[in-house]
Amino acid sequence: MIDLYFWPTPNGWKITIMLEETKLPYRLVPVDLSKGEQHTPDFLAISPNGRMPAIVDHDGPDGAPISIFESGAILQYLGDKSGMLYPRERRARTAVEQWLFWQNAGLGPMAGQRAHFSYQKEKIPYAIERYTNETKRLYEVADKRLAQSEYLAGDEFSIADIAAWPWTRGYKNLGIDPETLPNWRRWFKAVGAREGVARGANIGKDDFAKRQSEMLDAGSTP
Ligand SMILES: N[C@@H](CCC(=O)N[C@@H](CS)C(=O)NCC(=O)O)C(=O)O
Repeated sequence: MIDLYFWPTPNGWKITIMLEETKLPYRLVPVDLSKGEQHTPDFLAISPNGRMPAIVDHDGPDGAPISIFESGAILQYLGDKSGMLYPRERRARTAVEQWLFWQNAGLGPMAGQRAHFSYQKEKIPYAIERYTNETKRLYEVADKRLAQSEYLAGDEFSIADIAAWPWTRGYKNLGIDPETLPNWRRWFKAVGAREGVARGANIGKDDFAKRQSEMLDAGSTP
């Protein structure tokens, strides 16, 4: 059983999508960011950066529990554990890793900063413009890439797509007209239509209680 320390945000959904796609059994553990639960000593012991998502796999590589923070590292771990969506062959694996890091170091932080500055009472036009432009540029990078290949890392759907997809759900807030990015649009629809993605991406606050009772019904121990 894997414990996923989760709150419904794009970084959290990366991991619910991955777990739904791979069908690895998991339990949601809420980390209510609005109550500051990411700063508690128990959570910091698992995620020293004080951010979710994080996981504890009670059946780690050597059979002992392992905790992991940083969504990219979690996706890599779950890809290897499941043998899915993260190829072992070096060339294919490198392609996945570069687009995964592109998301974790580029699209995620830039879109995150754009949202942060846009929702503040005090508006700082330079900051809003800088992060909006940079996020739009990254959408264009994705669109160009997706003109060459079906998915970000090539012909196969991978953890790189899982990392990027939840971060492009906010395209309307950015004022992006999907017609101008036809390759991104095709990819966005195709990825969103996958069963596991649709399930994982809709997990929200209500699911904590629902999941717990489903697991109790199924007789599994949380
Ligand atoms: N690089 C981290 C970023 C994680 C992150 O920023 N998580 C946000 C929610 S999307 C968070 O926990 N924020 C809590 C806070 O800012 O105190 C990852 O990819 O896991």
